[in-house]
Amino acid sequence: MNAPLAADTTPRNDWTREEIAALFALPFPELMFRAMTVHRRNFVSTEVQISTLLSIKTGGCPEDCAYCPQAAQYDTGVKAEKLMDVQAVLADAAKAKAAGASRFCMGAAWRSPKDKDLDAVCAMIEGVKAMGLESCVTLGMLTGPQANRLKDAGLDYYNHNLDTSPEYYPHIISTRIFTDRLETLENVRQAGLSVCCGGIVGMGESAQDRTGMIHALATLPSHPQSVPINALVQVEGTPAARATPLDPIDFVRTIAVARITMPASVVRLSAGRESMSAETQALSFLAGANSIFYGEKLLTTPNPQTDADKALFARLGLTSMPAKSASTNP
Ligand code: SAM
Ligand code: DTB
Ligand code: SF4
Repeated sequence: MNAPLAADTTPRNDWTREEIAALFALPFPELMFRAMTVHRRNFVSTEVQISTLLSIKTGGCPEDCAYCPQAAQYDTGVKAEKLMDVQAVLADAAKAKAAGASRFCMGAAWRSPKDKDLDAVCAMIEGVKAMGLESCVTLGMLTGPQANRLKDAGLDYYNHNLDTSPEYYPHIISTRIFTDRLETLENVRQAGLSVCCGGIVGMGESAQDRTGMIHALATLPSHPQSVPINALVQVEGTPAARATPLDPIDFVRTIAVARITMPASVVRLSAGRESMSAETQALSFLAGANSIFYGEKLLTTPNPQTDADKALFARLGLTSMPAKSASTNP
């Protein structure tokens, strides 16, 4: 495929699977050149948005996501805890800001939040915003009124991943269906929140499934403002941990195709960096990744040490993206 590059920067929602499969099949140098061109036309190519994650409600989740250490039914050593106290969350947010994060993301191991849980979550969002940080939460499935409540509390982003292709979804999760995810995303968009939505690779899915996942993301009614691409963190006790790890070049290809198909979105090199070489991460940044999770823990699993990330940024000449250009929130 050798279509002209000129059209590559205008966001399109009419990508076909064939077009996306053809991008994945490009010779690696050609794919990278296209991704780098699109990246430069939309962003400062050396700037990376920095988010820090905190698990505000850990473990004991009733869902059966095959990748997740927090699902109650897998024996992973993660202990179920109750929702954290608001002040403790805000103390962690202050530390994240001092360390250089521009966004604070709070995750809860819920299928969906109860209305009474949202009182505390709204207080957390208000506190995080008052510190001058962007806020993001991921709480599971949301109703329209719940999304509106979060918006009223000042929330910037809601994270809700499609995770994989519609076809592979039932092999990974049986306690909800793909269209449940689409419904929550619609509620989030209707509330005027920015959407953070991506997926996981390395779960034993096929190349066609990676095409299907990017296709599902790039043909949403509007592109998610933030697109996390997670490399599976293999956690013993979860069914997905038995999968053969993905070839790092195929991981980089997934980032590049996300960059080309969703040109104005911030693409996050998300979970999985702890077991990734500096070279794979560098290729991911070249392919157009321009966000990371920074801080020594993701939700329950390790992330690179902050000193190691500082050293990597210095080696690559990368700097952190100022909060304003990272946010497309109205
Ligand atoms: N319970 C909510 C939900 O599922 O939407 C929010 C929290 S859940 C842990 C957020 C996301 O973390 C999942 O959608 C999945 O993409 C990602 N995730 C969970 N376990 C992972 C793993 N082992 N490796 C990579 N990503 C993972
Ligand atoms: C996302 O796409 N990845 C993050 C965040 N959104 C919530 C979560 C990664 C979790 C990795 C496994 C863990 O630490 O429990
Ligand atoms: Fe629960 Fe979310 Fe983990 Fe699925 S990914 S088991 S919904 S915490």
